[in-house]
Amino acid sequence: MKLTWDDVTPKADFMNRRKLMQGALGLGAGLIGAGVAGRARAADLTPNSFEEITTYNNFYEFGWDKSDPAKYASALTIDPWSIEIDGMVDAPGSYSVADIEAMAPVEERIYRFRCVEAWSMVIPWQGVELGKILAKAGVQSGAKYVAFTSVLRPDEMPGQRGGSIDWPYVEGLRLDEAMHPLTLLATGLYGEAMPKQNGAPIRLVVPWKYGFKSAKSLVKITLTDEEPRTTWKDLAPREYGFYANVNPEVDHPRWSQATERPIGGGLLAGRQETLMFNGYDEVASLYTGMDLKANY
Ligand SMILES: Nc1nc2c(c(=O)[nH]1)N[C@H]1C(S)=C(S)[C@@H](COP(=O)(O)O)O[C@H]1N2
Ligand SMILES: [Mo]
Repeated sequence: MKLTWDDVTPKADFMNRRKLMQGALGLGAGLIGAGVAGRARAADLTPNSFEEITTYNNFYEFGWDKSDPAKYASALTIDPWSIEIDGMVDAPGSYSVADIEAMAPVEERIYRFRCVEAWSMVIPWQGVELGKILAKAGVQSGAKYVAFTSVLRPDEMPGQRGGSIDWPYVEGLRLDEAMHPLTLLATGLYGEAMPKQNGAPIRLVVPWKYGFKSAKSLVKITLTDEEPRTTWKDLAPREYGFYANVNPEVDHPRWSQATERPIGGGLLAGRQETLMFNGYDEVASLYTGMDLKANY
């Protein structure tokens, strides 16, 4: 099945969307079809509205309220921007967002997004497969993990001027997770360049893991042979693990993960069941033989 924007676009947003698409010069027809990975599940996926996706955010660099990123992220300057790929790669270097987008096809991916706080959305991202970028950089044989570093800009990010997080925000994946075709370096959503509150200009999206793994506003990607330090595990290791796979059978110590609240569902919509790996069963083989209760 070939999806068009009409299939995936909430009708009330359509006119608004058309305006957005007209502004998205250069993205072209390649975006119109869902990517291979998104397509299998796309039929039962209705994206949240642009408004919902850009006004209900977690981006603690800008504050702790869901509405803070939309209020304060405009202060972030994103041009110029460079992202460093370093560590155990043959061709370490500094890349612009345009460089990254020229290294692999920019694809539309409509993904479920499940926060560890038990709310969820459906987001039509565009981006490139991280694995294709890493392959071009030349991953060396000893590399086992990929570390991600978000931008450190206390002048522009009020949340970085205090609080309990040891900035910058850092995240990590095992190399096979990073190479999986579902894992995206996202550069936009709904056909627009990435809104600042969603992690402009480039962020990670790992749709089978809790949202906190998907680090925003990346400045560095490092190939390493050691499990990287990760911000939430540092803060509360009993509550947030390195793996953070969406798993309805492993509860957070303070709440159930069996169900989730779809954002925008309205009061009557109620909760929906959370799916193992957020519904992305194709990643199950990455974890064969692993105890996912111990490796939460
Ligand atoms: N740098 C950085 N990345 C981050 C966060 C953050 O606070 N800082 N929050 C994470 C969490 S908890 C979630 S749920 C998602 C939210 O992404 P969204 O606002 O685009 O939906 O971003 C993740 N990436
Ligand atoms: Mo989250």
